[in-house]
Amino acid sequence: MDRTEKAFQALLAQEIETPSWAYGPSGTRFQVFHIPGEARNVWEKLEDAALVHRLTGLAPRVALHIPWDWVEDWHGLRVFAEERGIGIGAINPNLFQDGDYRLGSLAHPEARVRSKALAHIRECLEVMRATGSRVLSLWLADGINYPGQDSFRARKQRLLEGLQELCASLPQDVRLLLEYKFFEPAFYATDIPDWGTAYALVQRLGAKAQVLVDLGHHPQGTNIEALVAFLLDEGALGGFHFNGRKYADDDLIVGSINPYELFLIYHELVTADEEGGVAGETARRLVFMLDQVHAIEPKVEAVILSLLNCQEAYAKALLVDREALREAQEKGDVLLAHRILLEAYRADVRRLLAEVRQAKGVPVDPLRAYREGGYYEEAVRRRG
Ligand code: AFD
Ligand code: MN
Ligand code: MN
Repeated sequence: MDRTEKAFQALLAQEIETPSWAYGPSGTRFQVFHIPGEARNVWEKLEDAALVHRLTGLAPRVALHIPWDWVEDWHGLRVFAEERGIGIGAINPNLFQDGDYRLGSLAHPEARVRSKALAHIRECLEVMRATGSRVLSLWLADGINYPGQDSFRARKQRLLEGLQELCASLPQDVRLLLEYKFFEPAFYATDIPDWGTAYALVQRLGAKAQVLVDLGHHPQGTNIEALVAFLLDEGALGGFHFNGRKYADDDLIVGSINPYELFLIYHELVTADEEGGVAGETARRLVFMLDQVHAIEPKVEAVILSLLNCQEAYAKALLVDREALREAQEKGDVLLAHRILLEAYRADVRRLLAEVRQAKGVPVDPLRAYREGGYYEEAVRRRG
C-alpha cells in the first residue's frame, strides 16, 4: 500500500474527544462573555457535540466534567448521547473549585480534605460505570503560593499516597491519565508541574496510570514533540489535551498559533506507530481530547476548526517519507533530513482530506456546511 493509501486508511480511523466545557459559557478569570446560542446545560452540550461529529466524523465521544455536567440519570444521559450518534468519553473530576480545596486536594495538609478528594474521584468512577467511560482524566490544581507555605516533600508524599490508594482500587478496564501543569492557579509551585514529575509518579502507580500531555501546560520554549517521544518510548504517554497557546495555558484553538509544532507532535506518534515496540503499542492506545475554552468566539465553529486542524496535521505527518528520513538521519545529512520533514509539512492535503470526508459520509468542507446549514442562527433562536 503506498504512503497516501496508508494515510487515507489512518485518517478514516482518527478520533478526538471534544470537551463538554467547550460548548458552554467559559472564559478567563477576568470575564466570561456569553456567546449567543451557547449550550446552557449538558443536554445542549451533547446536542452540539453530536452536530460536530455529524459534520466532521472525527469526534464520536464527549469528555464530561463532574460536577459541572452532573445529572441524576447517567444512563439516560448515555442513551441521549447514543441516540445522537455519540458516546460519553473521559470523565474529569473537579478538585479545584470546592472551598475545601483552597490549599490543595490530594496534597492538602489536612487528612479530611484529602479523603474528601478521594471520595469525589470515587464518585466519578461510579459515573464512569454508568456512562461506559474508560478514561479518568485527572488534573490537580494543587500547589502553593508562597515559599515556606508547606513542605514540598510532605506534599509529594501525601499526593503519591492518595494516587496509590486510588490506583489500587481502579476498576479493571479504567485508565488513569495524570495531567501536569507548569503553574496556575498556584503561582509559586505546583505539585505536578511538569512531565518529569508526572512520569515519576506514574512509575509508582502501576500500568494503568499514564501521563496526559496538555499542550498549554509547559514553560515557554518547551520542546513538546521531544518529551512526547520520550514518554512514548517509556510506554508512559496516555493521551493529549489539545489546545493552542501563545503565552501560557491560553486554551486557544489547537493549531491556530503553532501548526508546525502540532505536525511535529503527530510525526512522533506516526513514527512510533510505524516502528512498533513499546512506543508503537503506546501510540496506538493514545486518547486524543480537545481541552479548550472559547472565550470570545462561537463555540461549535471553534470546535470544528480545532478538529480540522488536528486532521490536517495528522494527514501531513502521515505523508513523511520515513524510509528516506531514516537514511538521511543515519548518514548525518542534516538538511536533507530536515527538508524531508518540511516536504511533508508543506504538502497540500486538501484533496486527500476531501476524499477521507467523502468516504466518511461527511461534508468535504465542514465549516462551510456548518455556516450554510444555519446551525448557529438556529441555536441562537432556540437558546437566545
Ligand atoms: C483547565 C486546566 C486543565 C484541565 C482542564 C479541565 O488547566 O487543563 O484539564 O481545566 O479540567 O484547563
Ligand atoms: Mn487539560
Ligand atoms: Mn489547562
